[in-house]
Amino acid sequence: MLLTGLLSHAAYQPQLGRNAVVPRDLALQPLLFGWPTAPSWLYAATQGTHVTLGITLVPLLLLKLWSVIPRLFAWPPAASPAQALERLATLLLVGSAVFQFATGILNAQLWYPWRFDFVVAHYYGAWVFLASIALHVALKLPTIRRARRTRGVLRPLIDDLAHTTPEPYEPGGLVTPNPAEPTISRRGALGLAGAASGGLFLLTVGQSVGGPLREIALLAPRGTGSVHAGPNGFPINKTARVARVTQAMVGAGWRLELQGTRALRLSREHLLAMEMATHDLPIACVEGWSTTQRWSGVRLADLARLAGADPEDVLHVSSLQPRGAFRQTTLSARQVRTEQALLALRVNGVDLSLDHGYPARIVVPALPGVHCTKWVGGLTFARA
Ligand code: HEM
Ligand SMILES: Nc1nc2c(c(=O)[nH]1)N[C@H]1C(S)=C(S)[C@@H](COP(=O)(O)O)O[C@H]1N2
Ligand SMILES: [Mo]
Repeated sequence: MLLTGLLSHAAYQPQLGRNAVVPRDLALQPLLFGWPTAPSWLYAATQGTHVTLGITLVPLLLLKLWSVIPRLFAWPPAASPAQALERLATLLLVGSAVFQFATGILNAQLWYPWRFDFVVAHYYGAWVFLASIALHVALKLPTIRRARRTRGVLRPLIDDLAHTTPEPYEPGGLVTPNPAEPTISRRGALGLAGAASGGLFLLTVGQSVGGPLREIALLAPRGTGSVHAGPNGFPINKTARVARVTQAMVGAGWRLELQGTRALRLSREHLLAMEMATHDLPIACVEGWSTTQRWSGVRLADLARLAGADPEDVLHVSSLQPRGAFRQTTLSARQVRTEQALLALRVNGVDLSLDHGYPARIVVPALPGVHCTKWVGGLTFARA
């Protein structure tokens, strides 16, 4: 989870323009690099893994918490200063794990019942989780070693109910001095959590991998398809109505404001008369769903040349959308030069629908969906 999360952080390219969501002066950002443009499904894979794995791990998290419930509520809270510290570390561990899962899942369900910025909180939560799980494992190493030596690793996990015995009692440990008869074997408990995980996996993964599984991606709010049929019939993140983009804003008067060493205003007809390129590329949303479509448009590299831009220039993209996040995003020089990087005008052989970004939108291989700006108004090439 940490690795795929940090990859998502890097994929935003917070080092460019106004892309940063986590304030740069505060952030602990060990994993920043120029996000690649190949393979085109890279972000679909890393973020699909993050969200699918997160949902799949929920039963495991619950099983783990259930298995230590007596200790979570032990009273008095601490018998010694050392134990007080250990319990504080456990509180951070349980708290950050529950926080990461709760915020991540609600975000992927497009529900924001809080006032803080999800990305910032989830980002710092990840570091709290890493620090507290590292400390927890270090503190528990002696117990882990002892259990391994005396009971083995796999054997207690595969014993049937008749052979299920409690671990030996130790003061401050998990086992009560006077345990009742077991009602479920460890194997049974793991099997139950595993089956629940498998079920969640099957009801989620289709939103990322597509194919027949997409039909049963019932836990994914944008997973299964689109309300529309036809060539524009694939999931919509935010409709034009919600984004307050009107037909009048994108009608015959629309011009692309292109800026480099030259400034140009190009009509959609002008763009359509340029050399068209067509590529199958995914839109891969940070919330986990993705969809691959056949996009046609003008290469960003051709627009850079037309504007007289330097090959090292980055590209600031602005949207006509009057309000909301990501009205301006910045693409790297590498992304601009990528053969498949498009200002898309058409999809699957027809004009983009208004909801999918008519008159023009950004589609770049491996770019997080959130940066595939719809309703583009301006493209400005500039020094990084
Ligand atoms: C211990 C568990 C977890 C860790 C360590 C973790 C870590 C991270 C990190 C570091 C990021 C990058 C934030 C950024 O862009 O700055 C991230 C993003 C994200 N995570 Fe998690 N995460 C965890 C659990 C989850 C779960 C369970 C879900 C939901 C199923 C989830 C959903 C998301 C989403 C949707 C994003 C994208 C946020 C955005 O850019 O809009 N995460 N995660
Ligand atoms: N102007 C604008 N562009 C946008 C968005 C938006 O809200 N406004 N949403 C982004 C997000 S988060 C995603 S996942 C993709 C989704 O593209 P689609 O709605 O065509 O599927 O568009 C991106 N482009
Ligand atoms: Mo998205």
